[in-house]
Amino acid sequence: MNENLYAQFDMRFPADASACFLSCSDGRTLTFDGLRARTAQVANLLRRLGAQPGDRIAAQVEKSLDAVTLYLGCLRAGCVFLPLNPAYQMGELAHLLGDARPTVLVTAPQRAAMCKTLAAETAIAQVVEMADDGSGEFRDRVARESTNCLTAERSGGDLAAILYTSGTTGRAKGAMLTHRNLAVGTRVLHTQWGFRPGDVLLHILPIYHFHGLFVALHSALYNGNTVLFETRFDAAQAIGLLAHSTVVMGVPTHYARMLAEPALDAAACQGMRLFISGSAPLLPSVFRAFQERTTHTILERYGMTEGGMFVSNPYDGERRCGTVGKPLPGIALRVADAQDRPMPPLGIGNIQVKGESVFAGYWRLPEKTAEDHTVDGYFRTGDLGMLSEDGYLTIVGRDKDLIISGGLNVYPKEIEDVIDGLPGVRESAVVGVPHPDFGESVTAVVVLDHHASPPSAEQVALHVRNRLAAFKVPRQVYFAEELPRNAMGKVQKLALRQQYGAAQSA
Ligand code: MCA
Ligand code: AMP
Repeated sequence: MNENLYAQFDMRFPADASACFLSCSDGRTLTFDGLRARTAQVANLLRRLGAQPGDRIAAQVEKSLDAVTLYLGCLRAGCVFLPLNPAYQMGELAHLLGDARPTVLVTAPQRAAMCKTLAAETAIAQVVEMADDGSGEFRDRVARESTNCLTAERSGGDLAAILYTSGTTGRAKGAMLTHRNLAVGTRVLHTQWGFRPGDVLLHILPIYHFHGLFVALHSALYNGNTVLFETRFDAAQAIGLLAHSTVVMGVPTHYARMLAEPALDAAACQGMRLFISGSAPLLPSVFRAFQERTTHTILERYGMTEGGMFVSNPYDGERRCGTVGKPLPGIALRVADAQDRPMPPLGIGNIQVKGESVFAGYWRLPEKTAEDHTVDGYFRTGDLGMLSEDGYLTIVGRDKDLIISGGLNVYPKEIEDVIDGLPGVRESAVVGVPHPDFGESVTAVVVLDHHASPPSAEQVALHVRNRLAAFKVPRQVYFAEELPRNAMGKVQKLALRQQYGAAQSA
């Protein structure tokens, strides 16, 4: 059997393939028949561009119907999809492209010149342009290809995608995901979250991350249902679409923003059967307010780019506030001590997971892969958790220096390295402090040296903005005489979070 993930979806498309698959907020639609034809054309184009099975196809494109067909066409060609956040700047891209060495890079016209320079430096053979609405060179070239193609034979262990995820060292690393990893994860969620005929998924997430690209889209593809595809998130617009939807997946910021709209009430959610939240902690206040306003109980789940969903509150059964539920079928999970020994219930330790959906390791980083796995094969998530007596997991913190802002991960080291490169800066520390909209917001504490013209807070922020994606730019910059350090000389980030979190809420 062909274990190509696309082939597994295709088998499950509705018998009447003239049914709508994507209904995009820009007015365009795509049936399942159309999806088959378009993804064949994309696969044929990729082959024409020289891509062989196993080659990487990088895409730094906006959310659009064409971007979805690019992903699925890439699978059909047997290639490995490499989605990139459109907010990434040249320095960030240079590292990712240099590491992944894709054969084809699909990018927006406004970034084409920069990408062609990078392509020349990193030996990328082909750069193709796709405009923000999906139009332009890519669509034109795809249209000239045949609508028939054979989906490439893949085994379960072959790579389907590489998703880059930043790290505590400040350098992003590529999580390798196989066709089997993604298929297993999809099947489990299909059953656990009760997908059924007639479901309509309201899709409000970006599609360069696991959450929007895989958890959300795969659920719909495997279930053969319609997706209402919002290219940008607008809370009022999303609430209007709930009447035509049955399932929504979002990050806590989506729920907080919907709650800020008076139109959100039980009547607006009448046809809905499931609201799912993840990627960042859902505040109990948001969980409860949503329940009161809509009568719906948000289902919170927990996962990571390195394998998708590990733990979920139940579809039938108690969705316990402040917890992420129980390990999903097929996931062995333990809360472990420093020696990787399982701890008894209520003990706080590192969350470790093992299972067929858990990733195949970091691209070209065997040592890092080994370091992040225990001798008995568990992956160390870097999250701290506690299991209740009856098996519900609470995420109590992180053992990694990570900020999650609006569901997007920001690694302080990457920003500190950039700030420290600014003349007049002796050192800096970046922390996340509580934020009503984004959950946490990026805050920099800067120590100046005795430079003749020290930078202002605005100059520090601008320096970062010119080099890194906008969501990584510190929203607040404070100056300090020195950074608090422990006896080992390590910066005490907790003290900074407390001090500057209090300063902002004052
Ligand atoms: C946008 N901005 C942000 C963020 N998003 N700043 C900080 N944190 C953010 N998350 C900035 C932009 O750079 C811009 O700044 C300004 O806000 C407005 O940009 P806009 O695009 O209009 O933002 P938005 O539409 O309001 O976006 C907020 C958002 C978005 C909808 C919450 O961030 C989002 O879609 N987050 C979800 C991310 C996600 O899918 N995470 C899953 C990864 P300026 O004006 O200064 O230029 S985790 C995962 O995949 C695992 C498996 C899991 O568990 O799910
Ligand atoms: P990423 O590396 O972008 O996939 O983000 C994964 C990280 O998001 C996890 O390691 C957790 O720290 C965090 N995360 C995901 N879901 C939740 C959740 N429901 N509650 C708290 N943190 C979460």
